[in-house]
Amino acid sequence: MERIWIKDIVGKVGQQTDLFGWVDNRRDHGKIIFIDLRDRTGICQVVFGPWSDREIYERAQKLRGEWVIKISGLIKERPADMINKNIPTGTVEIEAKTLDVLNESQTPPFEIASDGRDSSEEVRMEYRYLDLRRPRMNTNIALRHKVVKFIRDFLSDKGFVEVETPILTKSTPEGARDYVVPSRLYPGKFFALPQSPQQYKQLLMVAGLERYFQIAKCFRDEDTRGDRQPEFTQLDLEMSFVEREDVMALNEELLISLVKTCAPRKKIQQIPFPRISYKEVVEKYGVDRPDLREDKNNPDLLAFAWIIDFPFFKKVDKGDTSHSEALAKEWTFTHNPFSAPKPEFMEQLLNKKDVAGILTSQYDVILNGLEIGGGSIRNHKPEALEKVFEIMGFEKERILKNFGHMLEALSYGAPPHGGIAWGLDRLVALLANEPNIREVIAFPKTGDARDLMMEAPSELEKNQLDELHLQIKETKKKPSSRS
Ligand code: AMO
Repeated sequence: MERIWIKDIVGKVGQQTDLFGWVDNRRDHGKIIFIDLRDRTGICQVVFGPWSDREIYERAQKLRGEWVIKISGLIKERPADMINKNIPTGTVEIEAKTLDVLNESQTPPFEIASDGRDSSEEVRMEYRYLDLRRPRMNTNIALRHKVVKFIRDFLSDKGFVEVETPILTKSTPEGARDYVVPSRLYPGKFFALPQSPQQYKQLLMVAGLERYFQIAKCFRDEDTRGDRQPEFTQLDLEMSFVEREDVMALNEELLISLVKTCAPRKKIQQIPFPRISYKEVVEKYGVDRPDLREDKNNPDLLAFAWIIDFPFFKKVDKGDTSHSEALAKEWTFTHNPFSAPKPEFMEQLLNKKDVAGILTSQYDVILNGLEIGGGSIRNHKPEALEKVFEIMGFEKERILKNFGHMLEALSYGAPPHGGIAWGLDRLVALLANEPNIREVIAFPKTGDARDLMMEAPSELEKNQLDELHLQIKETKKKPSSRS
C-alpha cells in the first residue's frame, strides 16, 4: 500500500491506508486507546479497540511519545459529537488494524507539542533536531523553501543565471571581521570565508554573465543579535548595463510578487515602496531603518521602503577594531568600497573634493524596522575605485595587495553594473512573524555564536594543529556555560 500524508486523509474516507509518523500523544481509555499520530503535514487520531488484534492492542499500550510507528487502518468519519475543530483532520480518525514500532525514543528534554517559545534557548539548540520537529519550526523551514524556490523561478525567468562562488577565499578589509581558515599546504597563510560574494559577483559581470544571482552563505565574525548571525544567507544578485532605477524596480517587483505568492495573508502598506533620503529619514526618525507601519498591532502589515542618497564616506571610528576600520586613516565607506557615487558626484570623487558631501548610489530596502537588503551601482572604472581607497588613506602598496585583482579585472572592459543583496533570514522571519532569525534557520548559532548540538567551535588534536603549522597561545579559558 502506498504511503499517504496525514494532511490528505480527510478526502479518503472509507479507504484502507498506511500511515507513518511519530506518536504525539497517547490516551488510554481502557477498552480503547487513542494515539495522536504526527507527520510533517499534520496530526490525526488513531484508535485501537476491540477490532484490533490482542497483540496489536497490547503493543499500542506500550507506545510512548516520539516513538516512530507505522500503522495501517481504515479512514472513518467521526461521529458528529466527536469532531475536533482544532485540527484540519478533526472530522476523521483511523481505525488501526496493524501497528509496527519502527523505533523507540527516549523521553525528549522538552515537549514537542508546544510551540517552544517557553523552552530555554540552550536546550532547544542542543536538541535542535527535536526542536525542529515542532509544527511551528517545520512550517518556518517549509516557508523558507517556498521563498527560495519563488526567487529562483522568478529570476531564472528574467534571464538570471545562478552561480556558486567560493567559500574559501581571501581576507580583505570589507567591513566586518573575517572568519579565517589556515592553509595546510602554505604554512602561515590563510583563506577567509566570504563576508559576501561581492567581489566574485562583480568579476562575473566582467566575465560577461550580465545577470547573476545566488542564494549565498555569508560569514561575518561579529556579535550575534536577534537579526544577526555569524553565518547567514543572502539573496545576492548583480546586473550589467543598469542604473540604480533598474535594480530597484526589479527588486520591488520581486518582493511584491513573492509576498503575494508565499505569504498571501500579508498586506503591503504602500506600493510603489516609498523612497526616503538618508538625511530625511535620520532627521525624522533618528534611525535609518524606521518601522513605518501605520498600525503596529497588525502583524500582517508590511511597510517596505527604500532609503537612498547616503553619504559615501564617514569619519573613522577609532574604537572599532574591525579590519577595514583599523586600516582606514580618516575616512571609511558607509556601506561598500565598491559602490559608485551618484553620477553627479563622480567628479568630486575623482578630485577627492568635499569628501563628506559625496553621496553614494547605495539603496537600502527596509521592512518593519529591519534593513532587509542593500546594494549599489559599482565603480566599473579602476580609477574611480582606486580613488575610494586613496580617500580611505590606503597606501598604493596596500591597495594593490588587497584589491589589485579587482583593479586589474576592471581594466579589461568591465561593463557598468550594479546589484543588491537581501538578508534572506530577516525577510523570512518577518514573513513568518518570528522575532528572531534563529527561528527560520535550520541550524543557527546561539546568541554567543556557538553550535551547542555539535559542540562547535571545538579544540583541535595536536597532530591537526601541527599539520596546519599552528600553535595555540596560552589564554584564560572562557568558562563553558554547559559546565
Ligand atoms: P550588506 O552587508 O548590507 O551588503 O548585506 C546585505 C543584507 O544582508 C543582511 N545581513 C545579515 N543578516 C543576518 N546576519 C548578519 N550578520 C547580516 N549582515 C547582513 C542584511 C543586509 O541588508 N555585498 C553587499 C550587497 C551589495 O552591495 O550588493 C552586502 O553584503 O539584511
